[in-house]
Amino acid sequence: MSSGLLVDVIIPAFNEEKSIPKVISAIPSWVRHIVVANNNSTDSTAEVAQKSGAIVVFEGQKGYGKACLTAMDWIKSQEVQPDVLVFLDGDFSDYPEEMGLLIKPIEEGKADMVIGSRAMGNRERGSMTLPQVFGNWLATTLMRWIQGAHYSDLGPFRAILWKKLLELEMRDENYGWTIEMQIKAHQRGLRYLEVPVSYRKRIGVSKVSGTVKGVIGAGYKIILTIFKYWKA
Ligand SMILES: Nc1nc2c(ncn2[C@@H]2O[C@H](COP(=O)(O)OP(=O)(O)O)[C@@H](O)[C@H]2O)c(=O)[nH]1
Ligand SMILES: [Mg+2]
Repeated sequence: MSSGLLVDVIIPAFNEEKSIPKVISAIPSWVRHIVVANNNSTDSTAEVAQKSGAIVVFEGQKGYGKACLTAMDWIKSQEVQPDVLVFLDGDFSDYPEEMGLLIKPIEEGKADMVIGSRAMGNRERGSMTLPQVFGNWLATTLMRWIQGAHYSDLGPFRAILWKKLLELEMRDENYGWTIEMQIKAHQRGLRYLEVPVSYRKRIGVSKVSGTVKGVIGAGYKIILTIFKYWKA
């Protein structure tokens, strides 16, 4: 696909030196800027990302959302603003070459935001941990009951119109980021849909769903965010 839209990509990455070059090289060539948001990685994530052709922005404060916000600030500082922003993890679990599937409904004017759903797509066995599968089910079920929003996943691989993303006034600085975006998109009347995406076992060590601290921290934050945005 050669999109008529100007697309930039943000990748939050913490210690992903092994996977990040693979992620970057699988991103379609029609993407303009690939912005890797690095929070104090102690390995060579920043160097290898830069060598692979990405722009690396540094954020001293840890947190998935904080990294995304810093990368957004960098994009805001550019003279030419993108039409679409894509978020992607740096662990090579997603298939960056599927990006066109996320952009297509936006390009066709059918959606403002498209979530890559792993629940609807092909998942390699073991690519998602049990708490992750259960957590996604619980979060999307609560969102349906409480907000009336229809999602099957909190997948990190997603595309959104840049202007709409700015209107969402994103705040969360860690693992409430994905669900905050989904709830706000629903409450503020964005047209959203999901497309199936593939998912494979990550390269390197999980920072969230594979650790007890990560599961408890992310689970707590996700539930808290659902209640925080109870009403539109
Ligand atoms: N910049 C930044 N990225 C993070 C942080 N924590 C996790 N990540 C990145 O967020 C993505 C998802 O983390 P991951 O460990 O794969 O979580 P999982 O998929 O739930 O197991 C990866 O690209 C990580 O490198 C953080 O504190 N800062
Ligand atoms: Mg992951």
